[in-house]
Amino acid sequence: MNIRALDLHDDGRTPPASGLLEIVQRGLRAQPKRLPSWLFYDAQGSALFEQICEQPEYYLTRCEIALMQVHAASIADRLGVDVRLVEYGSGSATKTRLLLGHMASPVSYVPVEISPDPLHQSVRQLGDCFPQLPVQPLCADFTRPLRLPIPPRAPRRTVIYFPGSTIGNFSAREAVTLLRKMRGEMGENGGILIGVDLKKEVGSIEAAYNDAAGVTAAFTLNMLARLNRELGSDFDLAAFRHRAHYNALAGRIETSLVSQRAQKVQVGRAQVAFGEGEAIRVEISCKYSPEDFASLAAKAGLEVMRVWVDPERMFSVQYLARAGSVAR
Ligand code: AVJ
Repeated sequence: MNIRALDLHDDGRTPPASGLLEIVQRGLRAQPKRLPSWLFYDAQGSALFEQICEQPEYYLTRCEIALMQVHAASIADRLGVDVRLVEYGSGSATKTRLLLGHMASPVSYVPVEISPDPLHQSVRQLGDCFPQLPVQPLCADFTRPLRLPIPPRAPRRTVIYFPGSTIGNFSAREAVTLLRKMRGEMGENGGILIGVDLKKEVGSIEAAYNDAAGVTAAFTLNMLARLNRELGSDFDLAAFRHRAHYNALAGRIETSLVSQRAQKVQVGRAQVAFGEGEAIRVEISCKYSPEDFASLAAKAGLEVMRVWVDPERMFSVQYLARAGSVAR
């Protein structure tokens, strides 16, 4: 899975053409230091994320797949016939397969993914399962305006599928901006099918980001390993620790890499000084109550038409349409 934070506000990606080194140097010059969470997902980071999904503490993927298994038919029914399905991120083929397996005569499947490898993989996997389905891959950053490929026939509706609670990696402001962009792309009669992690007892949320096997810690530290690989920086991985803490006031997990001692790191031509205990913010994962998310959606001109929740109320899959539209 590949994620790019919006290049707004606190994400360090302002000029679209700026390279990795500039993004990283800018983030490490900021106060407090920060790095964008999409930097997690190089090949090794993506493999580590797959491993996170298998940890007993990481309930998100398990709950969402279970929800899809139970409700795929009713979800597909809500989306209707002759749908063009546009997926943001290469996503888990499992969830998409469950959905497409129940959809009536889908017009096409458009996976949107910034890195070519996972994009090709999703095309192959879906093609094997649904040989009749036109797949129109789009190699693009889904946080930017998309030019969707021309569909093979006229769809009744375009539905944007955004599973995994990836929306949680965006601040509320960024999330509204992204939802607004989706609202434009799906058109008048369109919809958004989105996975949203729910607020719950703090212990289980924190455990999901601090698994006992240490896979999440390895995933977080891989960001520095990646920078060493790609930029030749000299982060000492033993001198940084993963920290994930639930900020109850903000309703989100905040993940940082914490310097274990005062140290200097060479990043390109810049030398970056760290104090003992100084943190680099690398990710937020916002959790929403159904009411929270409905008001977020409303700010983007969207209305929650349906919510599917598991019996333990851990996770939700929600269907959104334009507010006030007669979603036929
Ligand atoms: C893929 C963004 C949903 O925020 O829960 C998992 C990424 N980070 N463990 C999340 C992640 C640490 C994940 N998302």
